Amino acid sequence: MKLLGYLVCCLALGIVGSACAASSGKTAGNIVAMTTARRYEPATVTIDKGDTVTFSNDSEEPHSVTAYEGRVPPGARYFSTGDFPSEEQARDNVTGGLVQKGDTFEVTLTKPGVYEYFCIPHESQGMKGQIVVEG
Ligand SMILES: [Cu+2]
Repeated sequence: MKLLGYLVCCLALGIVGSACAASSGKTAGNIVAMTTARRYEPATVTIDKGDTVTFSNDSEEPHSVTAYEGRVPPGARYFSTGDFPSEEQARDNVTGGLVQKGDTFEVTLTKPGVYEYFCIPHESQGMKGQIVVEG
């Protein structure tokens, strides 16, 4: 039964053949919480290319998930809540990119590399994170 449990775990995470999530450094389910402490938790997630990260606003106030335009891999598609095509437009339309309490935002990344992002309202308070996409 122990072996079965291990297999089910790995199958569920789609990483058969490698170690389970707990030991590989991967985040189970690729979920990042936006917390009442105005942080992304965990601040760094590592995923495989083509995987989706789900941001969940677990706090009482709205937040954004806004990529730094110059800090995504070369050729990668820019992403932000509100689906703005650039960081400048996201900053110019803060309310249009807010994720409300209890809501989620998903981003699927296909280009390997490091993506750095921030929350527009709380950037100055250090609400920042990064996604590492492995090839
Ligand atoms: Cu925020």
